[in-house]
Amino acid sequence: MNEIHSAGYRAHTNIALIKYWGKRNKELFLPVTSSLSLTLDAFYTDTHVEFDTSLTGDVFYLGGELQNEANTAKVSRFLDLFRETAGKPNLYAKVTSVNHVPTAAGLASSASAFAALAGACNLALDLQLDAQTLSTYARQGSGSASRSLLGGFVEWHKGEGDESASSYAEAFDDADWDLAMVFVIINRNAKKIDSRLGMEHTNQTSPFYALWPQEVEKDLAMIKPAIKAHDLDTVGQIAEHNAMKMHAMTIAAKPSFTYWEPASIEAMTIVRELREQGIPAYITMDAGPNVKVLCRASQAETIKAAFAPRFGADQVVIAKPGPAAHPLEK
Ligand code: 2P0
Repeated sequence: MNEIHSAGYRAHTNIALIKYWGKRNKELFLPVTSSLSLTLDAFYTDTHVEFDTSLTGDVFYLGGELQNEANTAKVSRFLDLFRETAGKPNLYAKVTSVNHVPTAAGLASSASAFAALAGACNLALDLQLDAQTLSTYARQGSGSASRSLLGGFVEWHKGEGDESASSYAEAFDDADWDLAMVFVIINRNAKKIDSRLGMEHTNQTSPFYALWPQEVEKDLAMIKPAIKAHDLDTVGQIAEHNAMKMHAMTIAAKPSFTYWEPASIEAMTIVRELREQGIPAYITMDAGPNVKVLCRASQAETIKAAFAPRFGADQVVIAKPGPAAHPLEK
C-alpha cells in the first residue's frame, strides 16, 4: 500500500519598502541587509503538495501545466530541505501550484510561490516547524519568500555570519490602518534581467553598492517608528528614497542596466503630480517596470482614476494589506 501525506497552503505576495538587494551567501540565500515589506491581499499562490511513497520522482504542475525538468529541479531542491528534516530523503511529491493574479498583471512571484510550498510541506509532513524556522526554509527557495509567510508589515532580519537559523522574517505591524498599494502594470513580459542576476551584478560592479548597507540600516531605523505611528508621509518618503537608491545602483553598475521603461517614468510623474495636489502617494519599484504606489486606502480609487487617462483600467490594481500564509481547506 502506498502512503500519502498531503496539504494545501495559500501565501500572498509582498512588496518591500526597504529592499533586499544582494546576498552575502548565495547557497543559503543569506542577504547583505535586513529588509521590510508589506504583504498584500490582491496577489497570492495556492499550492497543494502530495508526498506519495509510490512516486519515483517529483512532479510539478504550475497553472495546470506539467513543468519541464529545469523548473521541476528547482522545486525538488526545495523539497529536499523538508524531506531531510522528516528523515525521508526518498519520499517524492506531486506539487500543484496556481498563481492568482489579475489577468493582465503578469506578477507571478517567487515570494508567494515558495512561501506557499514551504507551508504546504511543513503541514503535509507534520514537521510542526514554527513560523520563524519555516521562514528560514522559505528563504532558501527565494529570499523574499521568507517575508510572504507573514501578514502586514514584515521584517526579514539579515542574521549573523553563515548561520541560516539567524536570518528569518518576523511580523512587525499588522498594517491595520488606512493603507493601500496601487499597482500600475506596465509590462507583463518576463524580465530580461531577473532579480537574482540583477542583484549579483549590482553587488559586484556598482561603485555605489558600498553605500547600500549603511543606507538600508538608516532607512530601517527611521521607517520602523513611522510605521508604528501610522505616519504615511514619513513611511512613504523613506520607502521611495530606498527604492530610488536601489535603482540608482543598477544604473551605475558596469555594464549599466535599469528595470525602468518609458511608461514607468510616466507613471512616476503622475504620482508626483498627485503629491503636488496634496494627495499622499509614494513610489516603489522592484526588479521590473511596474510602479507601485503606497497611499491611503480611502484615496486609492482617486489615485487609480488619476492613471486612467494614460493606463487602461486593467493595468491599475488596488491592493490592501494581506494576511499571513495559511492552510487551505481540503
Ligand atoms: C525585495 N526584490 O526585497 C527585492 C527588491 C526585488 C527588488 O524580489 O534570488 O526573487 O530568489 O532570493 O527574492 C528579491 O528577489 O531573489 C526581490 P532570490 P528574490 O523584494
